[in-house]
Amino acid sequence: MTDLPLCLGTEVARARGRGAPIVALESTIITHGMPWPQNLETARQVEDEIRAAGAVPATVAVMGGRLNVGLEAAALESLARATDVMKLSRADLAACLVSGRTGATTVAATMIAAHLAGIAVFATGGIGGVHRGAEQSFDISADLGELARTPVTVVAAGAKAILDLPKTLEVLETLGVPVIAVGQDEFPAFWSRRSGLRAPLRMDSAAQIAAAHLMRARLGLGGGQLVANPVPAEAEIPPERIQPLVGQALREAADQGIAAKAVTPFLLARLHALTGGETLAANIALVRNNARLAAAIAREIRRQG
Ligand code: PSU
Ligand code: MN
Repeated sequence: MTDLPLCLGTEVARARGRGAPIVALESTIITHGMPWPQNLETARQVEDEIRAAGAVPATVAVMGGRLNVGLEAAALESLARATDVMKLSRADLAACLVSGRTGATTVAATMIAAHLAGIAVFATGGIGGVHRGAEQSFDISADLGELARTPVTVVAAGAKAILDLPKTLEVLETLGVPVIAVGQDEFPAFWSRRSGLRAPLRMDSAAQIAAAHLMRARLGLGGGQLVANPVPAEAEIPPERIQPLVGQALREAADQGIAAKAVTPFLLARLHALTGGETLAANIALVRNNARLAAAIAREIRRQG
């Protein structure tokens, strides 16, 4: 890859060579979103879902001064076991690469890597967004700005329910990011299928989502699409049950002075503990479900493009 510090995994390089559909995957969910060993098990299962659905997975992480797109099995395991890993967004990607440290990519940084590698579709759990109390803290995830500028279709189960969802939707609208609920009118809320908020757009097939992705490129619009795919019904946690616990986790975060990048990992870990692992199980189910849909979209982009 000329002078880019980009390193494609073997499977990804081969897929690129034959024009096969590829789905990018983030790694912050592995290092900061889930505990060991479920993080590694899930990362492997998500990759296998993508293969079973006829596409090639490309997990993204910074290791050894390279932006890796597609990790070999040993690299995936060492990342999942690692403890001193940077959480990378647009702001820290270059600094991590030149420092030689290991870094896990958030939604924002994974979109950048995917686009550099010519990958159109990316699957994750939930995007970052506007945090509750953002009118005081100004805590708004860089994921939103990235969706506005980098042309990658991101499949998520909505925005994490620890966030202020109405404000997150408002900012996405301001930034011109299409927010597409899949198979329902309501915007899903990560662990729950319902949020009480209507999604701006609805689509019912991978083919339609792929067509919209290609149309945006033809129009030269730039920026990505947020595909909000509800958690499977059998794995969902109803909002009535999760919301009081979110409130408790938020109070604990405030009491302990948790700020900036530490907020999201803290809240996810606390909710995993407060629900006795129920949010972790839902998180695993939804990310696997998103991987399957992302693979179908990637195949449709290839077929229609
Ligand atoms: N989805 C998950 N677990 C996670 C994340 C998403 O199921 O840990 C990560 C993503 O990498 C996302 C990041 O980009 O949380 C958002 O962090 P922040 O709110 O600090 O921008
Ligand atoms: Mn933040």
